[in-house]
Amino acid sequence: MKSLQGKIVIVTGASSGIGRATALAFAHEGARLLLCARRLERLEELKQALLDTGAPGVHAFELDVQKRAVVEGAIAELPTDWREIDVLVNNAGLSRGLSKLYEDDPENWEEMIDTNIKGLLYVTRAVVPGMVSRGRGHVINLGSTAGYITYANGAVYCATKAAEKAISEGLKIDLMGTSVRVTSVDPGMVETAFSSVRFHGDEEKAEKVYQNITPLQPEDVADAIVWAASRPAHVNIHNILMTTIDQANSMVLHRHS
Ligand code: 8X3
Repeated sequence: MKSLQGKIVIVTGASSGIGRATALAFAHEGARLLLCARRLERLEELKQALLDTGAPGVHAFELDVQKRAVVEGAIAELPTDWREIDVLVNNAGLSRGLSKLYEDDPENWEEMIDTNIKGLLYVTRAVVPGMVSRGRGHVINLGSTAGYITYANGAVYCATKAAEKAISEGLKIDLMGTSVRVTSVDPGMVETAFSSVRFHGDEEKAEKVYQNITPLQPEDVADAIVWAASRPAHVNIHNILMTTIDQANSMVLHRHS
């Protein structure tokens, strides 16, 4: 039997990058997938890809995690056979801009804080009570090396990931005495649309970020997430800090000549 056979896994921000790879990796282990993101057409494409590879069940729905009432409604109104969520992967997140704090556009801050912190909190608040009452569950949050060491021009993005770290630790403490686990998976540079989104679609600038290094791939991170989720029920992996071999931390990078 596959390690996560029949488990219900919800992945936020599932339409691309780490979220998409995570959905595929969980399906490979026999899990049923609840996919959500803002871009429904992309989710429908992923749903088809998952079903084509023999995924046991997929339900996709549009969700903007920044909207609290929408999040609460979407989780409360899940089809009956999709309500008993076993694993929540709080993956939805983004960076916007790379500039000095005192010169940055506050709109960038709003979007990062609303998605990376408040969105994560809203989904957690909506899903975790069910896990507690069923006596099983696992919350896996996406952190970052940026949550450990703040880098130049990234104060607010780094702050959101430091908040994610604190929230994961706090949630773990608050869940003591229950069977619900909390893990933070904290990657460094991963080759996704992350930099393109950060630079508002400037692909040339985005490509330079990954030049002359071998970045992590979304599948590498998905692999760590599924590994954490497939440990025996009494084992809690608190965090997984992972980078490419070319990165030591959020400040130290080795570019090949
Ligand atoms: C992504 C890692 O260093 O590009 O969270 O900000 S970094």
